[in-house]
Amino acid sequence: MDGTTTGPVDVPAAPYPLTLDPARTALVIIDMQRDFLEPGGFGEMLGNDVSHLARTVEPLATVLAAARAMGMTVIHTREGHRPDLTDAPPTKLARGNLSCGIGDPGPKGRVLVRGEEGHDIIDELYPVAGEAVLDKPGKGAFYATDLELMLRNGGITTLVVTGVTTEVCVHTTVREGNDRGFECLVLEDCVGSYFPEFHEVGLRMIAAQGGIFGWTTPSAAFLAAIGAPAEAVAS
Ligand code: C5J
Repeated sequence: MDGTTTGPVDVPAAPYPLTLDPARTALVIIDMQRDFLEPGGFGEMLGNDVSHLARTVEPLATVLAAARAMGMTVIHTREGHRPDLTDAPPTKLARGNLSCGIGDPGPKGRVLVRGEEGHDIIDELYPVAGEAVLDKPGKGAFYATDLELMLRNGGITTLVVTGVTTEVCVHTTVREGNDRGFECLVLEDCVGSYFPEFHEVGLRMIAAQGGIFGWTTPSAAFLAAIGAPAEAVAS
């Protein structure tokens, strides 16, 4: 952190305000990859309407700009596999009986394969130097990655979770983080699903029962609470 904040703040959230210290908080951006967000990517090839995810890009870009301006820890994840697919369970490769599935050549290169165009992060949210980019073979960001090690070594206690999709990789990551003792705050307008009803229920599931998996809040409430610089919010 660059010293623009002064210790713990209270963020209005469901089911009740969350106290977090921005210096011990990481912005985690899940799988904002071309394969999930862009026309011609894997998500669309699965028959999904990618426009449902597009609305997350602008608010997430604002949160990312604020986090950068404040020197907050930023971690990007990408779901995908080695070119030889040795890290992809055969069950995952077979799922769906797809004519063009993981590892197959598609309009954006081999589907969900590291190094291919579709696997990489969209231009609007592209990582900059100093931001970790975590390649994950599963849905959760903790599974078969060094995320927990990085967070513990960095003194991080709270995750601000964003990205796609709400009920799949976002939810899995929140559940994994919650079980490991991290406080998870999901920014409602910065996560999205191909299925609006899954998005709505997914958010409610996180905050239900006294915050059984964590907290949810709109990004504006988070940015106001941490005192995000006006120029970052306006940019
Ligand atoms: C999916 C993800 N939906 N990032 N991945 O396969 O949610």
